[in-house]
Amino acid sequence: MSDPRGVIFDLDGVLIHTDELHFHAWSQIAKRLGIPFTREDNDRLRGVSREDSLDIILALGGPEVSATEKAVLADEKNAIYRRLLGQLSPADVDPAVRETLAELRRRGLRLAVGSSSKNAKMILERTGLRESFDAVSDGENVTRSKPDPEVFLMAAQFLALQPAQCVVVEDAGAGIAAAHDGGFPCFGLGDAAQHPDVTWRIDKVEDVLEHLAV
Ligand code: B16
Ligand code: MG
Repeated sequence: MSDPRGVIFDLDGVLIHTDELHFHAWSQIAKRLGIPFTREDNDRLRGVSREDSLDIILALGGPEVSATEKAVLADEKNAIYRRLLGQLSPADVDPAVRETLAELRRRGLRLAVGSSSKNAKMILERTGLRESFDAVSDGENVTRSKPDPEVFLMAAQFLALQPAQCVVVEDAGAGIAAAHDGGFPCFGLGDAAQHPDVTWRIDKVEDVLEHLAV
């Protein structure tokens, strides 16, 4: 790719491993409902909104649940998750991630977060990552979650750039689909590396530096 001007980072599973905390929180809800829930099942929730995540879990064999009960369960999961987030600190961010963000900024790139999470700003504040970004687009400013491209389109807009001037870094198939649909080239990490619409497969966040040369 020639001359990107901005990089949009997914949060959970890319900048920080809150995916483990989502797993613990959802495990408690699934256990209460008598639904077997594995780490492989949890991988299907990457990048997916809280409400859609609950539907995926209930489809694993749960009881019939009304819309009101679903709202209560989603709130309970979020309360457990937020209690776990209370333990986060700057030490939970891989120094290589922090250094990658600093180096991209030294290279003159504008940086944004593009996350489905409604807790993204709290996570960024607690980990001291907020100041590494020019803009944050998250679950609070979208009406449609990944795989819809809205969260990345808003991030590009916040950076005053076009999608083709940005690259997205994602760990989730839903996020790769969102980036591709929105016209963004994208890096795929972890499970997302296998997605057919990935532009570049990478093993770790710092690998973006090789592809986004000065
Ligand atoms: P919340 P990302 C996503 O974050 C998570 O991967 C996904 O597991 C979660 O359900 C979603 O945020 C919503 O999170 O319940 O905190 O609003 O990967 O898009 O940064
Ligand atoms: Mg993610």
